[in-house]
Amino acid sequence: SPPAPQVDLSNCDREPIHILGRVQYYGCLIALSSDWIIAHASENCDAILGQSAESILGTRFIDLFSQEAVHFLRTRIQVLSYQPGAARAFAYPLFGDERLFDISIHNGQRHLIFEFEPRTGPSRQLEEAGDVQALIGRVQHQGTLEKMAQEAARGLRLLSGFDRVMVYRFEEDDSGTVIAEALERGQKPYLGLRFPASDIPAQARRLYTRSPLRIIPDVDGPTYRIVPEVDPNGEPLDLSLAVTRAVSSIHLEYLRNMGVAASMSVSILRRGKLWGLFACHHRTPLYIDYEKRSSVELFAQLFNYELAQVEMDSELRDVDRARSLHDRMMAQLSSGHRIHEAFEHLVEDIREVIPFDGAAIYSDGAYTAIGSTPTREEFLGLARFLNTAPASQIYATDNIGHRYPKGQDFVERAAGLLSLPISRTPRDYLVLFRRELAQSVTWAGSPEKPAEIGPNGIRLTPRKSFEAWQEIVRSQSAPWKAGERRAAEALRVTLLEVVLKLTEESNIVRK
Ligand code: BLA
Repeated sequence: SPPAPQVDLSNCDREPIHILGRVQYYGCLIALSSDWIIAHASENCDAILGQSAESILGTRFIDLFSQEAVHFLRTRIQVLSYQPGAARAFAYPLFGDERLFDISIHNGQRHLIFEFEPRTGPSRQLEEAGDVQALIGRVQHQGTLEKMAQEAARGLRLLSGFDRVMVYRFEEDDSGTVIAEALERGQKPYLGLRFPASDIPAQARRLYTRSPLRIIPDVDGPTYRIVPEVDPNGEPLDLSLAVTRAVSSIHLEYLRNMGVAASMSVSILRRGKLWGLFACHHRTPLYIDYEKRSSVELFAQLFNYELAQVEMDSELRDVDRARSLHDRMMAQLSSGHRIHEAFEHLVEDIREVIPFDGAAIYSDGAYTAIGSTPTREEFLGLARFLNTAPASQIYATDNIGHRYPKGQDFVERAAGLLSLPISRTPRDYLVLFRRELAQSVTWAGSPEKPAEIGPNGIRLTPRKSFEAWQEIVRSQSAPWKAGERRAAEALRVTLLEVVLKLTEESNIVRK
């Protein structure tokens, strides 16, 4: 068998979480080869199906259940040919008696994978559908993303029963922010907090793009090996889409350190990319059955549509805002105001389209600055550096010290900049500045109960991973997003137009 993957906190993104070879306690797994022979089984098959993994390996799947049950499963599987993801069955009496099972069936890389979860009570399919419909109805027509996300967090909390539900949105650098939250009175809110990218490492984000939901009903719950660990060719079983997949023990430790006993997260996708997660916590163990989890998935899917809608609306509004900014600037500047005089109004208008912490204008040798910026002397050096950037283009960096070493002198005030050349030679500039990200994001500190810290110590707490992240992003500002750069480019053209016009006018006056 291959060597056990060596995982530590410095290579989180290399833990092969899709082939860890174990299931959680709430379900068992059976993987079939193409001729329906049992090739892998989890060691809790005896507890859940009454047949040990050992006794069924290498035998025919159809001998496990009654003819009727096998026929039922075969019928369910037909949907796999036209639908991605899993075929599902809820509250099915596999053995023809009172024992009921929720069943997931999906195509793994080389196997057909069955997962069985014992459950109680009949299927609630219709009630569930009604609940989802009602709750998503409240999400619709909220107008803004924030309100919509807030309503969705509330809805998902009602639907799932988890005591804290957050909408977690990924930023461009893969860190994330809690943008909405529904929680029980008395719980400490995480709303507005930023978490480093390493808390949800790259391979997990990739996996979550393909697989919409995972649940950890009990961070201390037992897990069971899938045997054999590898097939006769030495390949482990790919569990990417398995609903009972056991998760990274590093992540379990993180949750324990956070005071969380049960966790569930559901992918939020936009244009096929992972936009964020619904992150759900419970302070005591909490299992919700596969039928309920399917409703949760449906809710998230419907949310994805609503999200696409408001994001499109907001992009259209950005275009409108940029256009009206252009009009206002033309009006202000054409009415004979010198650019330095109009500067204050001008930057307030710009702020609505491109957020910044400081702004400066350098024109005709004069320097006017507001907010968090370099000093005039510092800027004169910086201007010479900016002169070396390609002409007639905006220039943007989120780490000026990296490109221009003397920028370290003012990194505390201005770590990132976006400059707009607004004349030909010698070059005049309008420059927007952003402060260091690590200073400008909010973090509420350590979790409430760091009481029992696991073997990896307090390093595996949000607080500590935040500190590590602060090291990584030192002297870095928030990135200048693609839309912001486009707006800046349009702005540059407007400014240039105005400035040239003013120059012409003053030339005429002089003649
Ligand atoms: C997975 N990390 C996750 C998941 C979340 C978070 C939501 C998905 C699994 C789940 O649903 O529980 C992180 N949870 C958060 C964050 C919030 C939250 C940020 O509620 C904020 C409110 N994690 C670390 C470090 C490593 C790490 C340092 O902090 C690596 C060394 C690893 N996290 C890690 C791994 C997974 C993970 C490997 C994947 C777990 C899996 O699916 O197997």
